[in-house]
Amino acid sequence: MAHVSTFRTSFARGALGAVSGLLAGYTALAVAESVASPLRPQAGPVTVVGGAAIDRTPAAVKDFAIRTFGENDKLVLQLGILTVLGLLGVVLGIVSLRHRRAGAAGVLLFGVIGAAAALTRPDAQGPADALPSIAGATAGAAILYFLAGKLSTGPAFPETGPDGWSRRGFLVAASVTAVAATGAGAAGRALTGRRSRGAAASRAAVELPAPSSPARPLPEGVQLKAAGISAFTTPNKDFYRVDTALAVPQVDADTWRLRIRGTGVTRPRSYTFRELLTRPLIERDITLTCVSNEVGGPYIGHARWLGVRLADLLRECGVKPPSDGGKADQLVARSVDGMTLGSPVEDVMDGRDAILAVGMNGEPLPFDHGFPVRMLVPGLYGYVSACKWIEDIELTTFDAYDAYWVKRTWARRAPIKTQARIDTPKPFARPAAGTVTIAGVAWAQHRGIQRVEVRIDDGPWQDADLAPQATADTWRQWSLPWKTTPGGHNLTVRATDGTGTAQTEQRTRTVPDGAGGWHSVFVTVG
Ligand SMILES: Nc1nc2c(c(=O)[nH]1)N[C@H]1C(S)=C(S)[C@@H](COP(=O)(O)O)O[C@H]1N2
Ligand SMILES: [Mo]
Repeated sequence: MAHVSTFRTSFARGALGAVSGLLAGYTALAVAESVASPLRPQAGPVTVVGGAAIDRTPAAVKDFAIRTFGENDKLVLQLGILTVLGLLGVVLGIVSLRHRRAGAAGVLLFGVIGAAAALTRPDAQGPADALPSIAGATAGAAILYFLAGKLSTGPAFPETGPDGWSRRGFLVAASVTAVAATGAGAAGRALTGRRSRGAAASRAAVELPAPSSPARPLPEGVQLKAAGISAFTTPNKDFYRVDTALAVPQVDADTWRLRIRGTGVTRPRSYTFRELLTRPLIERDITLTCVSNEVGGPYIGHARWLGVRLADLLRECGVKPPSDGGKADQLVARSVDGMTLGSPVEDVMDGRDAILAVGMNGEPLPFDHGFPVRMLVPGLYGYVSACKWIEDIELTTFDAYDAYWVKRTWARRAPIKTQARIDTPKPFARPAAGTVTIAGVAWAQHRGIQRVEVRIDDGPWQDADLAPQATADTWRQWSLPWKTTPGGHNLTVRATDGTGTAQTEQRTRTVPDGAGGWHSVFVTVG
């Protein structure tokens, strides 16, 4: 029996080694986050390592992640990081049973990796960004060294029990560690909470002025009655969200500034939030679309936006469009989290309603959608125009600078492609026989939609009934009553934009400049 109990003992010791590693990792993260929160929550190790992972993700993998996990993609990434860290903690914990120093050194190594990630983030603000990872790793390494000591055997450890080490001593030390780390983490969270309460208070205090140029009232009937069709105006809470921010930036509107500078800016300057609000505001209906939207996909939404006409600010700063002799052909917008988006200066200044938005559907921008200020350019995909949490506008050229997604194989210029989507019936629906309403939305922002056609199986293209076009910058609803016949049917839709150009059949991938092709759904009647 002796060897069984030896086995049990060494198994128990191994398990406690693993627990030490997990506790060390937990302590490291808790201390790191508690150091990050008073400095900068964005410098926390999970956020910086996750951000670095997102930045290095090839376009195809990012697309896969968005397709597979949708708006949970970032949650999945963070859980993935925590899982990997947990496994590494277990390994280091077991290693430290035999090699105390090596285990602790392993934890420190992760601190170095975290610090390197923090220092190389595009929104890094200096050496202090390395502190959270370094402090966390130091605490974690010390804890692991200490706990591994409790599990050490041999005469050098007087406090040892009959197995050569003290179970009780370890459990007490481990419990104290767990409680202390949880306390440190909670203190950090409270601080971060206070900061975001400051931003939330600044948002709650915003009173949106009335627009000097209100939106044209939506024509009667833009919203079709068909059951299952999209809402014409997307409620803010349902509006799709696509960005790389692991922690949604909590910007205090009272300290926020927007800088305008760069090539051809003869009067560079910056604006406060209050200054923007006291200017003439325009209110416009604009439909926003993501380049990562698959044919038939969900990454499109419509809102009524309130904001400052961007071209007015640019002219005030001396900027001229290329067609008027301006040297800069690219406007690079930068956000507080270091994202960069490049738009053609010509498009921004050609008279369309490019705006710096402060309001969305009658309220200040939600934090998820860019509070306090975001940019929008009708007709351009979000990644080349719709900078959220904007803080800087730099005038430059497309030759001189590639923005974030352009560095990652996406196109420099990306006008929105004409698309139509069948909202109802849903794919693989089983509608009852009789007349079924096929309905959905079509969009070609800034060109408008002229025609939508539907085809049943290989039949002729039939003109759908069109709801009124609100403006050329909005999507447009359509419907078609269909006298069904029993069995399986393929329903296909295609749209023609306001210039008379029909959507092409050719299916293209989202990379590099947006998905093309017709949407179709298969349904079975009866
Ligand atoms: N700061 C910042 N702005 C950003 C992004 C981002 O990752 N960071 N993503 C862009 C992309 S790809 C799109 S499609 C739109 C989405 O805006 P929404 O999340 O409000 O729908 O925001 C754009 N603005
Ligand atoms: Mo996007």
